[in-house]
Amino acid sequence: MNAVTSVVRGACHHDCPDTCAWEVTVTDGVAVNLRGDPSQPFTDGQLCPKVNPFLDRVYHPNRLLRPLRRVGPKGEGRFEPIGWDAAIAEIADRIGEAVARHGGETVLPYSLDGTQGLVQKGVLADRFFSALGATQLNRHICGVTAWHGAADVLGMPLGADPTEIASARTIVLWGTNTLLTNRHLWPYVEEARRNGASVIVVDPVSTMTAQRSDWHVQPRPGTDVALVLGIIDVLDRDGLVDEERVNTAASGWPELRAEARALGLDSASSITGLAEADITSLAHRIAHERPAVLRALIGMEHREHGHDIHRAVAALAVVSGAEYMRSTQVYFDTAFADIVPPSGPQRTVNMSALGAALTDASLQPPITVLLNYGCNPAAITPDQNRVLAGLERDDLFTVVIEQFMTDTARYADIVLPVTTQIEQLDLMNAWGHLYVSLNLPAIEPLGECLPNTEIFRRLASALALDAAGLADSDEQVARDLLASGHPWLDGITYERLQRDGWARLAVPAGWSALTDREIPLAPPSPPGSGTGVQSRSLGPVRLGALRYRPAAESLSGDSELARCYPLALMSLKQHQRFLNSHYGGFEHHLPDPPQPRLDISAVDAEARGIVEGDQVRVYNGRGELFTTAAISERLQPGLVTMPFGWWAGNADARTVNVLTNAAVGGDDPAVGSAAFHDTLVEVEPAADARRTANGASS
Ligand SMILES: Nc1nc2c(c(=O)[nH]1)N[C@H]1C(S)=C(S)[C@@H](COP(=O)(O)OP(=O)(O)OC[C@H]3O[C@@H](n4cnc5c(=O)[nH]c(N)nc54)[C@H](O)[C@@H]3O)O[C@H]1N2
Ligand SMILES: Nc1nc2c(c(=O)[nH]1)N[C@H]1C(S)=C(S)[C@@H](COP(=O)(O)OP(=O)(O)OC[C@H]3O[C@@H](n4cnc5c(=O)[nH]c(N)nc54)[C@H](O)[C@@H]3O)O[C@H]1N2
Ligand code: SF4
Ligand SMILES: [Mo]
Repeated sequence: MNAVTSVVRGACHHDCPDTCAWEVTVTDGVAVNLRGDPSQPFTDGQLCPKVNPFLDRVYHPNRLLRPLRRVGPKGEGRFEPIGWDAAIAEIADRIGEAVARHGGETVLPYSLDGTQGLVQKGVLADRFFSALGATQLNRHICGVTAWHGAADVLGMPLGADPTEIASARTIVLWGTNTLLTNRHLWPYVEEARRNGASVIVVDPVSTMTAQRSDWHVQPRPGTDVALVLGIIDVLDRDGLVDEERVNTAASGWPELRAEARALGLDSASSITGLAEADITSLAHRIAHERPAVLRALIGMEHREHGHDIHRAVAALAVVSGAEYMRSTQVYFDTAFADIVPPSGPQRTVNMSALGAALTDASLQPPITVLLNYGCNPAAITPDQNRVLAGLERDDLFTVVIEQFMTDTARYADIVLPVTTQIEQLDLMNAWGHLYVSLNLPAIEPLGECLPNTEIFRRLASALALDAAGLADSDEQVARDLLASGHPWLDGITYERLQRDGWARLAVPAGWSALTDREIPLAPPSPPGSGTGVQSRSLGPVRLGALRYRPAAESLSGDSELARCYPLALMSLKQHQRFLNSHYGGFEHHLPDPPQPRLDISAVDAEARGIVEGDQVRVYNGRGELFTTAAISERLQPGLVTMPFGWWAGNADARTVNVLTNAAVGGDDPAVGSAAFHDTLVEVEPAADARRTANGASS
C-alpha cells in the first residue's frame, strides 16, 4: 500500500516571543518532519536549535503516556499506572472533599506558559477554576511587572511593531538578549545595520547579543534608573529635549527633569559605574542618530525595582523622541477576550511566592489542593527549598498535568499525561510580533494522552460544575475568540487560518501608541447593548518623578547582608537549546560540559582561592548548591552568573532557584514579580565546605 503523507500547519507553543509558524509532515499517522513555515515573514522558514529536534521530544521514550498514582514518598518518583476514569474520579473526590471542608479557595491552580496557546493554556482551565471558586493565581513571574512599568507611562503599554526596528538608525537593546531569546528579530536588526544603524546593548552581562553589538554599555546590575536619569540630564543640559513636543504629549516632564537634574550626570556615573563620557555619548546617539528605537523585553523586571526600570526606559523613549518597543502581548489581549466572563473575585496568590503560600500555617483557608499544568514550579520558582517543603506536605493533594516526569511531577499524587503541540488544536498569539496562527493537530495523541482542555472538561463534568462554556470544544473556543469583532481581527476567520496557517493582526502599519493615543474597541456584546463607543483614548503619556533606589538584597542595599554574601547572583537564560525548564532534563539539549556552571570573575575567584574547574559551594541564607566554577574575563567583579532551566535531577539535587530571592518586587505585592536577580551569595571552594562540615577547620 502507498504511504499517505500530509502536511499540517501549526505554530510553536513555547513561551518565546517568536511564536514560529511551522509545518508538520505526517506519513501514515507518524510525524516525520517539522520545519518553519517559509511563508510566514517573521519565522521565514527557520525554527531554532531548541525546537528543530522537537519530534524527538514528542516521541521520546520517557514521554508520560498513562495516568499515574503515587506509591512512594513525595519527591521519590514512584508511581503505578491507573485508568483515566479512576484518576478523574479520585481527583474529583478529593477536590469535592476539600471544597466541602474549606471552600473553593483551598484549591490553587499553578500554571504558566508551558504552552502559550490561548485554548490549551487558559480558556477552559480558567472557566473551570472560576466555576469552582478556586484561589486565583496572579501569574506575576514573567512580564507583568514590565507591563505595569510601561503602563505607568503609556496608559496601555502598546509598543511599536518590532519589525519596524529594521528602519532604525540607532537600536538600543535594553536588557534583552535578542540573539538568544528572540532570535527571529535579529534579521531585522541586521537589516537596519546594513542600512547604517548601530546596535547598542545595555546589559550588565556580556551576553551573546552584547558580543555581537557595536557597543556594549555595561552598567552595574539594577542601576538602569540612574542611567536613564543621567541620559535625561545630558539631553536637558544640551538642549536636546523638544520641550514643546514633550509637554504636549505628556504630563510630568518638569518633575522628571527635576529628578534628573537632582541626580546629575556625575552621580549617575558613580552609581552605574559607567564613565560620564559614555552616558553622554549614549544620550547624543539616541538624540542625533534617528530614528532611534529603545527595545526592552522582560529580564530587567526580575528585580525588586524592576517596575521602576521598565518605567524609566519607556519614559526615556518619550523624552528623547525614540520609538519604544516591547512585548506585543497587549495587542492580542486587546483583540481577544473569552466570551465567558470570570466569576469572583476570589483570593489571589502571587505565583512568585508559592513557597510562602504552601508553607504558611496561618493561611485561611489553607491550600490543600494544587493543580499544576504548563509549569514546573519545583525548578523555576524562587526559594526552591521552601517550594519543595510545600510540595512535600502530606496534607496537600497535588495533581500535575505533564508530558514528562519533571521535578514537580515527582511530588504529585496523581500525574496526568498531556498531549504536545502537534497533538492538539490551538489558537496562538505572540509577544514578539503581530501574527496570529492556528495550530491544527497533526497526529493522534500518543498513548492515553489528553489535551489540557479535555482534562478540564472531564473534571468539570465529574464535579457536576454548573457554569457556561465548561463543555465547549477546542474548535468552538478558538472560533469564539476570533469572533470578538475587534477591528484588529478584521478579516481573520477560522477558515482563513485553516487555509493560510497565520495572519497579521489588522493593526495599521506604523501605528504607534506613543503618538496615536486612540485604540479601537470591540463592538458591545450583545449587539445593541452598551454605549456604541468605537475607540478609547489612552489619555496623555505620564512622566513624573522617578528615583533610583537600590534593592535591599544588593551590594548597595542591606549592608549586613552584603557583608555575609558579597556577590550578586544573576540566574540567566543562557543555553541555546533550553527553553525555560522544558529541556533541562534532556541529554541532547544540555551544553558541553553538561553542567550548570558558576561564572565568576577572575578577581573574585582569586580572592577565594578558586581556579577554573574547581568544585565550589554557592550559598546564602536560603540554601546552597555545589557546582563547577568557570572563570570569566568578561564578568564584572562582584557579579556571578548561573544558567536557569536545569532540573534538580541533573543539577546535583538543587537548581539555581534554591538561592534566588522570592521577594515580590515593587511597592505592590500584588503586582511585582520575583526579584530573581537581586540575590546575594557567597562562594567557596567545595573542599573548604567539606572541611567545615567535618569539623576539620573553622
Ligand atoms: N532563576 C530564574 N528563574 C526563572 C527565570 C529566570 O530567568 N531565572 N525566568 C522566569 C520566567 S521569565 C519564566 S516564564 C518561568 C518559566 O517557567 P515554566 O513555566 O515552568 O517553564 P516552561 O519550561 O516554559 O514550561 C513548563 C512545563 O510546561 C509543560 N508543558 C508544555 N506544553 C504543555 C501543555 O500543552 N500542557 C501541559 N499541561 N503542560 C505543558 C512542559 O513539559 C514543561 O515542563 O521561569 C521563571 N523562573
Ligand atoms: N533560548 C531561550 N529563549 C527564551 C527563553 C529561554 O529560556 N531560552 N525564555 C523565554 C522567556 S520565558 C522570556 S521571559 C524571554 C526573556 O527574554 P529577555 O528579556 O530578552 O531575556 P532575559 O535573559 O530574561 O533578560 C535579558 C537580559 O536582561 C539582563 N538584565 C538583568 N538585569 C538587568 C538590569 O538590571 N539592567 C539591564 N540593563 N539588564 C539586565 C540580563 O543580563 C539578560 O541578558 O525569553 C524567552 N526566550
Ligand atoms: S522556541 Fe521560539 S524561536 Fe524556537 S521555534 Fe519556538 S517560537 Fe520559534
Ligand atoms: Mo518568561
